[in-house]
Amino acid sequence: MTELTSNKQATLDQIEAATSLDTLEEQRVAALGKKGWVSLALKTLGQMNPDERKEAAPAIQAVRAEVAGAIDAKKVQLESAALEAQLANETIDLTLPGPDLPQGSIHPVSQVMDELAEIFADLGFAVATGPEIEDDWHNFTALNMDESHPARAMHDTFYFPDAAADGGKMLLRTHTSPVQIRSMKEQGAPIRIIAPGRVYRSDSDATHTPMFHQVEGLVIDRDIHLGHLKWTLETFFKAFFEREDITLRLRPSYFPFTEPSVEFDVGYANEGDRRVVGGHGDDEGHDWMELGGSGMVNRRVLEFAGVDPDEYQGFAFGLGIDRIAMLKYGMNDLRAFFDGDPRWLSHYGFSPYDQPTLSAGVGARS
Ligand code: FA5
Repeated sequence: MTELTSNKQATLDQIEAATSLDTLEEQRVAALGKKGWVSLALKTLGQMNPDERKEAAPAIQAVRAEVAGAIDAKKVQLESAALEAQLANETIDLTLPGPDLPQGSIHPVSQVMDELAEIFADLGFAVATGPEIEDDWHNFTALNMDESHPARAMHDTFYFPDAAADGGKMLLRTHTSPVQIRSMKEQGAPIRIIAPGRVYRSDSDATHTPMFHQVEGLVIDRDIHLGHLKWTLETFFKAFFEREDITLRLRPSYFPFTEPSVEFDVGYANEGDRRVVGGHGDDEGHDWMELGGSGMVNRRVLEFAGVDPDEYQGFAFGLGIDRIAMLKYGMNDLRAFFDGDPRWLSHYGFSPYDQPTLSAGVGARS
């Protein structure tokens, strides 16, 4: 009996001193668990004679009830203390200033692509796409550049080490022109599409970057001629630069996939370190910037793409999106486009609310 009383007192003291639910559980197991001292005391009842048992049983049961009650009470106390601590920890000071809103911006190249799509949609062009990892056939052969064609060397191509399933070489497309082939093969003629996207060449200076953007244009129908090409380019540039006094210079050129071929430049003035479109490129303080290549689609290309060249003809053009963005928004080095400098992006980037529309002006900045 004395042992029972001293055990009880020690356990109650420990329960009282417990500071966590874990230590409280240890106390419970030590007293009331299967091998706990209270349970062992209860087992001794079986070896007692009836008189002893009559006296001992209520005493042990009373100790058991007291210990269990103390544990329950302490448990409630520890749980509510834990809840209080958590609530105290999680208070929010509503008087503190809010954090700065993270502000992203639309990259000028993305904005210009939206502007292009808006203008060309108005002229009846659909938007087509093609893969950036292209095969040699679509990028070169079907565009009338067979394996030995010298024009291939001008493209500074990034090739992949592994060949395609058919044994042909795989590469990062060097221009958007393979989308001409893919679109004609899929849709046939007549067709009127633009295909904006990324292209890759091993090239780098202020007006050349290893990854840049082009938009391809393709119009094939029964009676398309060079006059349609000139009108389309002029109409596009006037709408894009939002001014009438654009001077476009067309120069005879050579592309294996067009015949005749024409390169086009736009006149600009140097104003400080900005290039501003307008004026005649040969005037004092003015210059020309090459924006793209174009021409009437070569018969061979129509044949490769499964279009009958005796029935259909048309024009194609490919222009540098980054270059027209530079001219419109006054950046003077193309390489900064892809540095990811947040200062450049916040200066030249657009708000998502600046959706280009023809009615509000394609280049509207809010
Ligand atoms: C082509 O890529 C032809 N596929 C264009 C074409 C399409 C001609 C359809 C005829 C018919 P070119 O290599 O000249 O052509 O590139 C076209 C334009 O892309 C250039 O005028 C220039 O504006 C831009 N460009 C070329 N290389 C770079 C570069 N490294 N960085 C930025 N822009 C570039």
